[in-house]
Amino acid sequence: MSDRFQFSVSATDGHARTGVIQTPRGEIRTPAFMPVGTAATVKAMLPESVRATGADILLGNTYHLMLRPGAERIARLGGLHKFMNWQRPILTDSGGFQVMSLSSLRKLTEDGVTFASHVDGSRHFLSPETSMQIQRDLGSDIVMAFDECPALPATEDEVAKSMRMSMRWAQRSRDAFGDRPGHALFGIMQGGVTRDLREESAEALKGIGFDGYAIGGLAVGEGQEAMFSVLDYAPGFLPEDKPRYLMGVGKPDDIVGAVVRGVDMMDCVLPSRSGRTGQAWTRRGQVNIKNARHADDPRPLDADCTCPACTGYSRAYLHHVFRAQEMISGMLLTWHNLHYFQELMVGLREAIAAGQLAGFVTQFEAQRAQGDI
Ligand code: PRF
Ligand code: ZN
Repeated sequence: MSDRFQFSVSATDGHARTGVIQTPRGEIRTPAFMPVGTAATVKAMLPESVRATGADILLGNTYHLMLRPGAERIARLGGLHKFMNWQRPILTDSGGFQVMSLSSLRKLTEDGVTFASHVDGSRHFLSPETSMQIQRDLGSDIVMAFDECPALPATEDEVAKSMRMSMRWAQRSRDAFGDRPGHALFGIMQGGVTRDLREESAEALKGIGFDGYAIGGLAVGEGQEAMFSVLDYAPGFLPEDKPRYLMGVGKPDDIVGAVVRGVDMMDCVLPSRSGRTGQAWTRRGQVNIKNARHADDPRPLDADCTCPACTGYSRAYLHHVFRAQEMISGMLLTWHNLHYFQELMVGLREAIAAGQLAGFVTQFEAQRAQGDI
């Protein structure tokens, strides 16, 4: 295994790319979907099961882990990989986005953000420097710069001011991260839905220099059309030879649209979270397993799926265990959803490698249009 962090693109199809990110903890095939393991677990899944779905890398969260059980405690226990029994790469988000969406009593200054924990109300401080220290304590392989994602609705002026502060924070993140061979630091582009601000943000990040570049500030309620119109130009502002990561995306059709536009990495709670609320994602669209129409249905959720939920159980069983609130319900549906998302990524990678992405997208859309039958 390489002791360095290195990205190589092996094929392109239009703006889409496929390749590999080499890390000391293993390869990440791109385009990659990263399951979310917020609290040092992908909920309802053993790490080896997450791997069995095809995941090469997980996402962890600075915000949640600093509050509980604490980054220093995880460091004393040998780091996050050992703690959660996942030896492959982990990317950690830097915390600012989660502070804004989860904590109360937030006070934001140029220095950083003071906030009250959503767990117990205790007071904490996050800044570029403390976020870099926490992500180092966790042992994260891909560290995210500390940024601010402005809450919507926001004026263009507010978005510009916020983006410029995030760029100053990006420089401070770079300085605090230092030189850590085998570990990567990604910058995060902001700028809302304004092309000039996105370009200014990209130029600032490129001037600082990062191992990868994220596109932040999207999928925050602007809608798919607005997101895609930003993705029509934003990836093109970023270096071709570095991974591009679209943060917090998305539904299967968002993923396909982002990959077509040149995105290499994504993460989303959707497959795991919706698995626990009875929502399944299949090539024919969404299936709500709590619906009474499944109660006597002996068929699998998806006859073409090779996951344990689809090979071992009927819709009737999945419906029953959801209704009875049995733990296996969340386990099976999460497994199925993660399997489906990873299979989608395999399909995208293979289609790009074969120069057949347009045909793949046509087939993806046609299958979804059929609906669940
Ligand atoms: N910044 C960070 N994390 C994020 C986002 C962001 O803008 C988003 C936006 N979709 C999700 N997660 N640091
Ligand atoms: Zn399945």
